[in-house]
Amino acid sequence: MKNKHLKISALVDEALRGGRAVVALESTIITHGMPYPRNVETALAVQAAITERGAVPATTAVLGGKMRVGLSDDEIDALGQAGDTAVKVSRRDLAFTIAHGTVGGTTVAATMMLAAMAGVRVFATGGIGGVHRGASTTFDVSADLQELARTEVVVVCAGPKSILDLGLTLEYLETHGVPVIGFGTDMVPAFYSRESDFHADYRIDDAAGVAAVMAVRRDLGVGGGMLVTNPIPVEYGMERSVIDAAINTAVAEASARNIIGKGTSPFLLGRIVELTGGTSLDANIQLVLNNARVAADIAIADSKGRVNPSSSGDLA
Ligand code: PSU
Ligand code: MN
Repeated sequence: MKNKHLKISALVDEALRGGRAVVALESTIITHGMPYPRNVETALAVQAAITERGAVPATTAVLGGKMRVGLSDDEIDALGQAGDTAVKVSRRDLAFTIAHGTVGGTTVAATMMLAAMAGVRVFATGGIGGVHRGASTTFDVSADLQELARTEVVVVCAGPKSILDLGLTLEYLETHGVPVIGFGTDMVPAFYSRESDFHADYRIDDAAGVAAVMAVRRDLGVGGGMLVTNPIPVEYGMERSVIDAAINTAVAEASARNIIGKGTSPFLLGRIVELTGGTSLDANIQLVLNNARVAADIAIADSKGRVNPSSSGDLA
């Protein structure tokens, strides 16, 4: 059924019709995650990295009363300039931004929704939202986690950022049946650093391995998404003590200033960049590029697998 609220770019539409690899990209990272103009430069570089790898990038947003999958460079620039005057759109906000015609940057949750509606199966980002530290009293659990539980899209990230409670985030994902894959690693990476104290559920070393599991999950009708955690490249990884000190300061400030709800993640991300003198922003950009390349490889492997005819099962 045609979705009148969804507009897919000609390039992305053509790729989807041809069964070619497409990678979805979010836009809250553009509007609320990075300062202008680095946000726009990064978004364009991420798209280029996907194209170079042989897949088609599909950046998502809400613009002009439509959910958009695939944006022009000018539209990405406009989102970057809008910054936090744009609405940060999660599942809750989607219908309102469409109905009101407001500009919206899509979070991981909303991007998964748009990707699934368009038929895009793989999505690259930097960090997902999760269970925030102190969630036992604040109840601050990102809608991204619930979306991973219900929407069938593979999300490639660099692991939950340690502004979150990594242990509780992993428990939540386990409860909701979302597998956490370590891509070439046994441990779940923690965004700025390659390692954490937590084991991934499964280690997979190449894109074909991820695509193979995607195919079986489809056959079984398991539903829901998977989280592929891809460590930051060695040369850009940050010392855990350095980044943790900045994060602890930012979390304490957010609490003292009573910052709550959807403002929490943007506040923490901005303060961490300031407190690390921009080093964390450089690291952030590099890990997103790295995730885009891995997502492209997974989407390509998945598109190759799609020629397999499906039947009702093997004879015993
Ligand atoms: N974490 C990051 N960078 C980001 C975000 C999270 O390291 O840009 C953004 C993503 O768009 C994510 C959203 O989906 O923040 C989560 O926000 P919340 O915790 O309010 O659900
Ligand atoms: Mn939240």
